[in-house]
Amino acid sequence: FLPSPKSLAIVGCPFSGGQPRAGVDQGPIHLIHAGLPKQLEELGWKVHFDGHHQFEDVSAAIGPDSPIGKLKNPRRVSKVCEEVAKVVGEHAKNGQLPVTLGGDHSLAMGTISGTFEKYPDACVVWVDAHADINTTDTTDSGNIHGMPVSFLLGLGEKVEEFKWVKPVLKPSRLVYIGLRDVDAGEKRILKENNIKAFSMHEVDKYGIGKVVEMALDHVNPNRDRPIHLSFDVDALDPTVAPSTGTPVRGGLTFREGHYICEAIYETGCLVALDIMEVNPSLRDAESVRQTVAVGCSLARSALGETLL
Ligand code: NNH
Ligand code: MN
Ligand code: MN
Ligand code: MN
Repeated sequence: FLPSPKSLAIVGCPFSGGQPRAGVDQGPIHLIHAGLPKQLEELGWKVHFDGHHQFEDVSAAIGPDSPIGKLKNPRRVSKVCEEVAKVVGEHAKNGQLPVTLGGDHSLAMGTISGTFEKYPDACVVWVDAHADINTTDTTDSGNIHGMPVSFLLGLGEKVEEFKWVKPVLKPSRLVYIGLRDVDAGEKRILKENNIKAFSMHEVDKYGIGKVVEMALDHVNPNRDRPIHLSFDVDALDPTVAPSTGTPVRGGLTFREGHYICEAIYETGCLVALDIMEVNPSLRDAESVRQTVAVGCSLARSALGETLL
């Protein structure tokens, strides 16, 4: 599925409305300033980047955005994700592999919707400390970045505001790697829907090589389905990616995170990539630099940077 000649489009999404911490909207700007477009060009990609998407107009048009049920910033999140879905879908249809830079992980509601417009048969590998599968009902926080997967699966009460989100994803086409902070309601949802998840316990038990193989065997047994990789940098251990909104200790090592990206690139099935939740305003300058650098190197690994 990899476009030939290799062509990708960077979709910069400065957006933080899916969670409460300011600064995650600056993630994409920092990744770009760190030189990501040039780094990807050096890997042989034709890189299309037409600036960060500006969501100010969307926000301004909406005005005050009071909660709907428990959902915080529902109109803003919905409109921005709808916009992102269109942009990602267009790039995919143009043969440009979309690389979306977040921003918070609610954006994946948009990116995955966009991917499925072009590839209805795709599967999703979700790398995260969290399952992001709370429904409008099970969420404790009301933060929509903890819910995008439930919307994509069509679980839970339907919210009028999000009616553009189609249940494109089947539970059998989703697999998680890196989980270690999953809410009780989410655990129930994972069980009830038979969703495959490799938590840090499985990473410790089997090693990352075996885990990625088992994960791909589950969602993509013949390695012939398009893969959307949605990578939340908080999947990495906080010593590796400290500057993110909800760090959880006991995460993936630097190599484990990169191994996942490399192995998915190797399948030749990658059709879309998200690098999410880099928040450059939470730590000291050196930790921010480290987190931004790791965001860039994950992207390079997923796009073919080989070790030798
Ligand atoms: N599960 C929690 C919630 O629903 C935390 C989600 N936080 C994340 N997800 N960073 O990746 O709010
Ligand atoms: Mn574009
Ligand atoms: Mn997430
Ligand atoms: Mn997370």
